[in-house]
Amino acid sequence: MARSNSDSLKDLLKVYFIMGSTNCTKNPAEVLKEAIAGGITLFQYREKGKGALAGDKKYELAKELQSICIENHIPFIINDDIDLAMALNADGVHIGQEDDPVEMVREKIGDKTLGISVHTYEEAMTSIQAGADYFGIGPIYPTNTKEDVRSVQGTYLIEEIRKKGLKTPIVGIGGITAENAKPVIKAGADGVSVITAISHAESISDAAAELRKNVFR
Ligand code: TZP
Ligand code: MG
Repeated sequence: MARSNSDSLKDLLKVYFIMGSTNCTKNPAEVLKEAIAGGITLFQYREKGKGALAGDKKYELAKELQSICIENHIPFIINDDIDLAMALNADGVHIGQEDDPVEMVREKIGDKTLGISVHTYEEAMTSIQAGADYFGIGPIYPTNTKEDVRSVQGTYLIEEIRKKGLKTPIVGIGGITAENAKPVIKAGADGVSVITAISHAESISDAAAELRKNVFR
């Protein structure tokens, strides 16, 4: 998947599932397969936190998850690890403000999709000029999943970006579930990214399907 135009990217971002081994209570490959069966539209491999895999183990899991995505025509994005994304020829990367500068990452990845987490309108503007394709905005709701998480922002920034006329694709993140996803879309996001609402669900496919139902209008 080369860098897609903004409208097709908006469709792909709708039900955006993120996970790594530390987010799963069972085999990550199984978790991903069930999430795909439930209707996720994009997957991000994010290997973080206590006990996170590194080196060959991280590479092997990334490769396995990527092959599941390829078989099912689901775009495969990697969090932070640009070298891994290049080694695997992933569809894209997602970075935060603390990671390498957006221009530098854009230069390295060529026409792969580039997502960036933004927390202010100014960061959004700078990121767009530097070559970002979409924004991750959050935490929308309280979450325990990310260790260095910022304070809860609600949907304020999504609304501000849309009011100011910026059309860039946006996903909300942080504490999102099937029950609270609709206001995120109503605020102007194109999709929702979730970790635990899917990875910790009793039925992963049902959780993904329920989220999908509430995001697609
Ligand atoms: N960035 C902001 S909140 C968050 C990330 C990676 C964690 C989202 O996890 P969950 O389980 O969907 O709240
Ligand atoms: Mg990061």
